[in-house]
Amino acid sequence: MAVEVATRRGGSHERGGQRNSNLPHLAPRPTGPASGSLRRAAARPAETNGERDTTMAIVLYHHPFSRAANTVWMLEEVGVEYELKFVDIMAGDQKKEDVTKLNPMGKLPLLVDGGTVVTESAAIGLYLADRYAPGRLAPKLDDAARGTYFRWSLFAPSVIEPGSMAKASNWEFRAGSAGWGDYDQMIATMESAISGRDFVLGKEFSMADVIFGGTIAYMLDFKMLEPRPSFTGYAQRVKARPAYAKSEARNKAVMDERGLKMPGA
Ligand SMILES: N[C@@H](CCC(=O)N[C@@H](CS)C(=O)NCC(=O)O)C(=O)O
Repeated sequence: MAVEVATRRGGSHERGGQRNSNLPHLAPRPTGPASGSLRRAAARPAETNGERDTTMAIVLYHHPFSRAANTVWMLEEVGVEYELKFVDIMAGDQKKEDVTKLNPMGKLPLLVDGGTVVTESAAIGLYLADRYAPGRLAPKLDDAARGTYFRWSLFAPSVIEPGSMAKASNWEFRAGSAGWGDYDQMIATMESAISGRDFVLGKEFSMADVIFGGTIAYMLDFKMLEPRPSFTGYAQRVKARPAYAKSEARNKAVMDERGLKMPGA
């Protein structure tokens, strides 16, 4: 079977916010800081076709060596309850039907919230922030800061990822035609997003920093990005988030449970 069957009454799934009997080493974690908005978010029911279903938790199809690891950070930031469903990407299980019927791309991360399926890491972060942390991790709908928020959130998958891949793989392309453009201009533009401010919105951390900052932090860790002080300082700030530490622990717990070793480690 490609992925494990999750049930609400135990079984083999790994669940955020609760100790699972199959994961004895998982430290019990709170579902998030005790702020009012987090409590509301955690209690907020899923809605499907206008009907509320309070029994369905958010499910993240996950493998700790995939972008789904960063999605765990997103979930920890919003503070909702969630379950992790392990997909063995090393064995190719992401290409099996129980995944591809939800995401025909056969890729992770894949988030299911009630009757809604969300894929694409940035989309998942933006969705979670708007739905469960509006005004806290996402500027409110009438706030012009949403322009900046979306700009850098989408810069990560649409420019940084393909731009870095193009550079590393020596792709031949015309910078004027390729959406990610010229590499040096991309780097300078990334620096402009964070120079002179703590986070992309200024003093306030937002989901854009999990998306944009998470991409920068990951690329620095794996030596895919020149460690300029602006990048390393920013990566340190975003990694100082308590939710980041919680997500690290959660991902590590899955690695320990599955006996997974980081490739190259
Ligand atoms: N555009 C997707 C990319 C997803 C992606 O490439 N996921 C990788 C893991 S990080 C994957 O599932 N690879 C397995 C495969 O393609 O078979 C996103 O941003 O989430």
